[in-house]
Amino acid sequence: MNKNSRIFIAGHRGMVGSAIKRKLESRGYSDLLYRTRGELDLTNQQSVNEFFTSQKPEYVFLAAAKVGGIMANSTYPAEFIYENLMIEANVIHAAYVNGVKKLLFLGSSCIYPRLAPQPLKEEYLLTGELEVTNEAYAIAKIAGIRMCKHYNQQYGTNFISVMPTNLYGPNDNYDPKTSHVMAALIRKFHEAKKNNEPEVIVWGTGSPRREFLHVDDMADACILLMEKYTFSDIGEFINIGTGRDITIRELAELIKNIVGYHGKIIYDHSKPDGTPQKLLDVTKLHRLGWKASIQLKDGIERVYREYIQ
Ligand code: GFB
Repeated sequence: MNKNSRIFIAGHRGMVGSAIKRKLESRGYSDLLYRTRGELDLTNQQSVNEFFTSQKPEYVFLAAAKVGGIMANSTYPAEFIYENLMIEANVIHAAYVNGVKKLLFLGSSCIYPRLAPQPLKEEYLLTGELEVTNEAYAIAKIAGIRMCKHYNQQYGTNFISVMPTNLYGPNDNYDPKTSHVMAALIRKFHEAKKNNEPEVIVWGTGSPRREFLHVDDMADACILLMEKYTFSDIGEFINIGTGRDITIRELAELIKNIVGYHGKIIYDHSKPDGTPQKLLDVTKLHRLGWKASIQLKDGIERVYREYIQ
């Protein structure tokens, strides 16, 4: 991939796609292609085929997906499996038919079995039962990973997949019902402080462990992989994370301090905890010489400043 390559960012308005777009632009990539959902419906095969045939992208970042937190995933499983399977099937197949040089597909750490040993090594894929709260999303993401692998096998394409850990950063979704934990808690603590509320409700027991990566780090790793590594270098897929996790209780305390809220935290045990722990093994990534550079506290402070603005 060079500075004049024609690069399609699918999902450029989402958290990951917009971070990739910002970083590519700041590095001088000049021929970026992107379309809003209104302009190009990626679940529509004909529209996707017409777009690829007319625009002929050389490189594709497939960051478009239906995403959401634990509640959105468990409430709308049909939408999660349908939309994600359609987007993947349409874009990956059109990339093959139109001779795309390289495609990077974004998976998720929820593809791993719920009770897999920690940290999660790439080879644990499909070795056990999935977590029920996000099974539909995980199945769709596993299908995308395997689709890339099988197209490489049969057609000699160069489609790579990355498995990010839980991400946070600019352009996150702050809707209390559908957001992930980071955005949800930033909003809850901020509003509680503003309205002088005596307590903040945090879902579940507070004991699940999660690993958080700032999306600018994620975009940096994705661009490096696109620039330098092929399917044969990295294998079927590669984890992208920090290699460190914290409990939801620790996260809540951290956000509470950053926001400057002085009330109480109440844990609502009627809400699901989800997977007990999701910590990625990042040995493979570190071997390529890449490490996350944004510390969690700094990253949350940055995001909180952006949120207030
Ligand atoms: O981020 P989150 O929604 O998704 O929740 P997952 C992480 C943990 O935070 C769970 C707890 O244990 C939640 O119960 N939590 C506490 C909260 N308070 C809140 C709150 O106000 N909102 C939310 N959302 N959570 C998702 C998957 O799993 O991770 C997706 O559903 C995707 O498929 C994503 O893979 C990265 O980490 O449990």
